[in-house]
Amino acid sequence: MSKVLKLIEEDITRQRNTLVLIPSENYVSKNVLKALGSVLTNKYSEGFPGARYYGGNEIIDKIEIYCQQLANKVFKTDYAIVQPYSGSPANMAVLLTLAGLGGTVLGQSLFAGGHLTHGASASFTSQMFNAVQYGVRNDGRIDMEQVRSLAKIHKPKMIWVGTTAYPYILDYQGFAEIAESIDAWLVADIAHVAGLIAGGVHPSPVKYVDVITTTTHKTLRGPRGGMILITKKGLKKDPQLGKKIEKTVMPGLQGGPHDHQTAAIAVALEEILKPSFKKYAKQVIKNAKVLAKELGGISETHLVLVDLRKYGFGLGYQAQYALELAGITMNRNTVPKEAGSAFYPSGIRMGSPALTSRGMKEKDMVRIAGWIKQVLEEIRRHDLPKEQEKRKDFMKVYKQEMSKNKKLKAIRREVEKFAKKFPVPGVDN
Ligand code: DSN
Repeated sequence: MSKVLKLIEEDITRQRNTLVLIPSENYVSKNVLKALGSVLTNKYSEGFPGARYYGGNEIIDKIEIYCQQLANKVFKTDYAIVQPYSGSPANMAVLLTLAGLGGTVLGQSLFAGGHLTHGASASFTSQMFNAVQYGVRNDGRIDMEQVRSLAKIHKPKMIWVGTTAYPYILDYQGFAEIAESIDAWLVADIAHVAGLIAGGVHPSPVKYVDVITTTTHKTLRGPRGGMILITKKGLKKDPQLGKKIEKTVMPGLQGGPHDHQTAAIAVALEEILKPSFKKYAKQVIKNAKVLAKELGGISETHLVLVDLRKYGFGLGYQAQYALELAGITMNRNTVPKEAGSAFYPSGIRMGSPALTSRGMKEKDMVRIAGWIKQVLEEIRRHDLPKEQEKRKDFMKVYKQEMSKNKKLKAIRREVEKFAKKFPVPGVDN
């Protein structure tokens, strides 16, 4: 047997025995896996349906057109581009088309819950564009007054509205008023909440924005991939907008589309149109609310951000590590107005989409939050050294110490016993 196939088996066991609280992860169905692992990966299809640079695309055209139709049906948009390899390339195509190289773009800071591609200093989007960043107020919500004033001063060509670590509903209408007042394009990056919008449990930006970008593998429960959707509003402003962005995707940024990925996105979109998906989306919200309540946070979406400053200084990394030892995966994250860095932040980010896909309900969230609280007690007093040069050695010693922690081992046994009771979609059902 191939070494890789054996390692995949090992990861199936890991997925079965652990609890995934990473809010951007999920489980796909057997049919999504089937399409993703299909012979469509053998094909080259540079171009778009009806205008390919290679022969043999008769069936691929049907699949891509079907995928576009499904995307427009699910999100009530008017033009769909389903070829971007993932979210970051989708965002790059939109930036290059709407702002142009060097153009000014206003986006939410990574430290305030925005995305890397919305202009973070470590991202190409701050090197290739003039990135201006807005943040959040002390209460953690977006500072709309700051957005308004930055828009007025810098006159961006494009404004991002969309987040990766933000537990609140966004004021799409407020953003639209600001964008309209300076004649800027407004783009919603709905990667995190796309499934909630599709399931009708979260407001849709479609009326307010010109363009929507999304990944397809988070709450949408599809394969890894990206989509760009153009709204009526966007097409009214420029009837050629879809064609222009399409051209930036291919040949501008990409070569041949991943046809197996397109097919798997179409399968996921078919599943989203079934009534069972609405039920799923509702349960995601209910579960996140329980997690937030139990852990002292707030959630209006699928996501909960927990500020660990009440347990000590710079505990995000330590918490992520200890939780992983206990069989609970989530990721460390900065929290608004904190002094730490993205590598050594003060918070953890979690969410309910993956657990909900395994069939867990509110009472299960209470139990899981109980384990999380016990783990967090174990990391109290393991504050990060204030001196940067001491941090690496500190983490080395911390990891050795934690790997021997009996309490974490005991929780892991309970977690495994519990997790195994819930089937892993795509594998067990
Ligand atoms: N990495 C994704 C997330 O976890 O939110 C965003 O791209």
